[in-house]
Amino acid sequence: MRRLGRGFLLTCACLTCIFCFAATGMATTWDMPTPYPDKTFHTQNISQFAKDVEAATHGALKIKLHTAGSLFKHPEIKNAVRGGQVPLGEFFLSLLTNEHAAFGADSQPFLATNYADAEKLWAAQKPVITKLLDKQGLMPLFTVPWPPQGLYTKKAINTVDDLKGIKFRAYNATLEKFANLVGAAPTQVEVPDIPQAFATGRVEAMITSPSTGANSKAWDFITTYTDIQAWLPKNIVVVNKRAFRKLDQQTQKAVLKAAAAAELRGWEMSKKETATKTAILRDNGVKIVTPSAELMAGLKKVGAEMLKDWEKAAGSEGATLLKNYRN
Ligand code: PCA
Repeated sequence: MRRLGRGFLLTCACLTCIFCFAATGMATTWDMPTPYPDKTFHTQNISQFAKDVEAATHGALKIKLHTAGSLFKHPEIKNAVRGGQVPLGEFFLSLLTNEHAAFGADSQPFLATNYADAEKLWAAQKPVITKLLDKQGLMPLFTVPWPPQGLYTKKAINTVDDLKGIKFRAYNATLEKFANLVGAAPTQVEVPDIPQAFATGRVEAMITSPSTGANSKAWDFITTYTDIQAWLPKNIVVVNKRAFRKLDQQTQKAVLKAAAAAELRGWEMSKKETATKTAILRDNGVKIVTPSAELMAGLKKVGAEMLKDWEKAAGSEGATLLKNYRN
C-alpha cells in the first residue's frame, strides 16, 4: 500500500512537471518599455495591468516592464512599438504633436484644466488619434492623465513678466513654445534627469504636476508652487496590431479587459495624486500659492494665441475634435 501510494505521488509529480513545461512552452512574454520611474503612479498602474493580464491568461501572456527609459529612451518608444521591436509600450501622448497636432490637444494651455473637461477632451480626441495610430499599425490600449500642471519656481511669480529670462524645463514642443512665448528659455529634460538639471543650473523653473514635482523632491531646488492648473496631459499605452493579432482570441479579450480596467483605475489614481502630492510638497516646505488674477490673465492670453495656431495646424481633424469637445 505504502509503495503504491508513493508511486502514485511520483506519477502525479511527473504529470505536474509535464503540464508545467507545456504551460511555459506556450507562454508568451511581452517586453514593455515605459519612460517614467517605478514610483510614478502611471508605472504602478501599468504594473497592475501586467499582473491582471498574467492572472487572466493563467500565465499564457506575461508582460515584462522596462521602466524609466531603460530599454528604449522615451522619444524612441513609439517607433519601437511601430517597428515591432517591442509589442507594446507607454509614452507621453503629446510627444506625437510633430506627427499631427491632434495628438497634442491635451497639452494646449487652458483648453481642459480639470478632470471632467479632460475626460470630455479624451472622448473627443480618442476617435481621431485611434485612426491616426491605426495607419501606423498601432492600437491604443489605455490613456491616463497627469494631475493638473502647475508652476515651480525659485521666487514668487505674480505676472507673466516675472518669467522673463528664466531657464525653463520643458517636456514637449507645446510647453517649449509656451515657455518661449512668456519670455522664458526652455530646455527639454526627461523626468529622471530633473534633479540633476536643477542641481547643475541647466534649468531654474518648470511646469509639471504635483506628482512629478514631489517625486523629484522639488523642495531641494525650488521654493514656490503656483497652482495654475494649466492642462492635464496624458500618457498612452499602445500595442502593435500585428503582435496583438498573434494572440488567441481569449488572450486578446483578457488584454482589452485589463486595459479598460487600467484606464478607469489610472484616472482615479491621478485624481488622488493631485491632493496627496500637493500635501507632500507643502509638508516639505514648498510654498503653495494661488495664482494672481493678473498672472492667470497673462497666461491665458498666451494659451488663446497658441490654440489658434493649433487649430490651423490640426486641420479638419482638429476642428472635429474641438467641436465634439465643446458640445
Ligand atoms: N509629469 C511628466 C509629464 C507631465 C507630468 O506631470 C513630466 O514632467 O515630464
